Parts: sequence; C-alpha cells; structure tokens
Amino acid sequence: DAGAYEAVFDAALAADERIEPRDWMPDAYRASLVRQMAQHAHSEIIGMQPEANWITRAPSLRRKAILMAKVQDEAGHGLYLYSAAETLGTSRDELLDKLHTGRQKYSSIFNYPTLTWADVGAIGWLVDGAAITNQVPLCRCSYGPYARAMVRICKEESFHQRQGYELLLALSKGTEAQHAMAQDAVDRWWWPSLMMFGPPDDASAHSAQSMAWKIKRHSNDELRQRFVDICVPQAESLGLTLPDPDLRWNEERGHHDFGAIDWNEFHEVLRGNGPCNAQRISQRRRAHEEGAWVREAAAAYAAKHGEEQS
Ligand code: FAQ
Repeated sequence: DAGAYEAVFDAALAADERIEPRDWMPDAYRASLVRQMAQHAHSEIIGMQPEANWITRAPSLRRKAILMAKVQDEAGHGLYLYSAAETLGTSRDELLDKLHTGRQKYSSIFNYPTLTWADVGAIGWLVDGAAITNQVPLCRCSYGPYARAMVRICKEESFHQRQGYELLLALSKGTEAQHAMAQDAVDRWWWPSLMMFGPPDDASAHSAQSMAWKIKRHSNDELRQRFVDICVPQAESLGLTLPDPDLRWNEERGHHDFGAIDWNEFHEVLRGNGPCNAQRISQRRRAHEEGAWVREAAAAYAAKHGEEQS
C-alpha cells in the first residue's frame, strides 16, 4: 500500500540515501525534479548561444579553441541532464517541445546580450562561478541520477570559471581600453548573476519543499550570500570593481552586505521581456528544425543496425 512505500521513501531521505529511478517516489517529488532538471538542461543548451556569438571573433587561435571547447562542454552538460531527466519517465522530445513552446523555463541569465569580448570572461567568472556555487550542493541531491550528473558538470564548470577569470585578468592588466572593457562587462553581468540564485527565500515557492526532499540543500539567499563573499576578494585581485555602492563587509554577520536586487527586472525577464528572450528561443527552434535530418538519419541507422544484429 502507498503508506508503506511512502515510509520507505521517507526513511531513505532521513538516512541520506539516494532515490533511484526504479524506487517508489511521490508524484510531486518526481514532478518537481523534472521541473528543475529540465530547466537546468535547457539552461545549458540555451547558454551556448551568448558565448557562441564570439567564437568567430575570438582575438586569437588559442582563445578560439578554448571558447569552442567550453561551448561544446555546455552541450555535453545538457545531454547529461536530459538523460538524467529521462530516468524520471519523460522523453527528451517532450522536454524540448516544452522549451520551444515556452512551457518550461531556462535561466534568466541567458537573456542578456554579449556585447564585447570581455563578456566571455565575465560569463566564465561570474555566471559559471554562480553556477558552481549553486551546483556543488546539488552533487548531494537526493535523486541519484541528478546528483551523479552534477559531479562531472561541476568539475567542468570550475575549469570554465578559471578560464573566465584568466581572460578577465589579461584584459584588466592590459591597455586602458581593455581594462575599461573588462570593467564594463562586470558592471553589466554582476546583478543578473545574483538573480541566477532565484527569488529571495520569502518569495521562493519551491524552496521549503525541495529542501525537505533534500533536492536543494541550501536556500536561494544562502547561496547568493556565499557567492557574493567569494567574489569580493576575487574582484580585488582582478583589479575590477563590483557595481554596488552598498557592498561592504559586515563584521557582525561575518558576511558582505550588498545592495537591493531589482526583482522587477528579474520578473520581466522571466515573463519573456528580457533583452534577448525572443532571439534565444527563435535561434533554438531554428537549430532544432535544421537538425531534424540528423535525428532522422540517426534513428534510421539505429533501426538498421538493430535489424542486422537480430
Ligand atoms: N531563471 O521557488 P523558486 C548554467 C523560477 S547555470 C529562471 O526559488 P527553485 C551553467 C523557478 O524555476 C543556470 N527562472 O524555484 C552555464 C520557479 O519557477 P517554476 C542553470 C528562475 O527551483 C554557464 C520560480 O522561479 N542552473 O546553466 C530562476 O526552488 C554558462 C520560483 O523560484 C540551474 O538550473 C532563474 N534564475 O529554485 C551554462 C540550477 N530562479 O519552476 C552555459 C538548478 C528561479 O515554478 C554557460 N536549479 N526561477 O515555473 C536550481 O538550483 C533551482 O531551480 C533554482 C530555483 C535555484 C534556480
């Protein structure tokens, strides 16, 4: 009976054991995981676009090779996450269809434009930095396939973060114009990066339940604070300023205080009104349509290969 199954599930959570695809789980747990994992997978592949914008204009062969490898890694992360989501009984086609028709979200951050080469550095430093801060605790998520996917993703993300930091450092220590370009990128990406952690705790619809289920291990505000505390000394070593006049060390709290986030901007971006929402989705749909022949060929090959083997 359902009560007995639920008791086994609750005991597994209490013992910090992993829930695996064939284990019984509450429908709402399954649905919430699909929601978060799909949003995460979509973010990885939509997140390829802002950086891909600079591949053809990278300033050297070395930078181009690094950037191509990074963008390719993001596609790989998408694949791990779609595969992990499929273990919950949804198909990749269904998830992609929901992305393309606006029924599932992707991270707000990827609706901002990459205006200069320095944006590639700012994305690596800040966006990948925020992603790692959020995702390291997800390696201990209660759902096994998601947790295991996150281990590998986090290793790659931390490499990406250093890549961005090193790029920004080169610009910051370069000519006056290069330094100004780096500063401008940080000015534009700082606040949207803080929004990646989601709404404040008192406005976060899913946090309490997700924490009880041990999907999330820390609240949105806790992780945001952790990220700010990490970034302040890094900005100093970079020789760049974070665009927040209210940012200062609070001895009592043992953390940095920071200024108010413009949640109105966040909600507008979620509603589809960010600077690049329309462009991102139409580009994604076009890529999907143009790739139809590849999927068809792969399916035909698999069918033929299967016949030969049987
Ligand atoms: N953007 O109740 P909560 C990357 C939605 S990193 C858009 O607090 P929750 C790496 C939320 O879904 C980016 N929507 O939700 C990379 C919910 O809406 P719903 C991806 C947001 O789930 C770098 C509503 O607001 N990382 O891709 C955002 O407890 C460079 C209420 O919010 C992940 O997805 C947002 N920023 O906490 C790739 C990490 N924030 O679903 C390429 C996994 C909130 O009811 C290049 N996800 N919403 O319609 C998570 O940890 C969580 O889902 C949070 C949100 C923390 C994002």
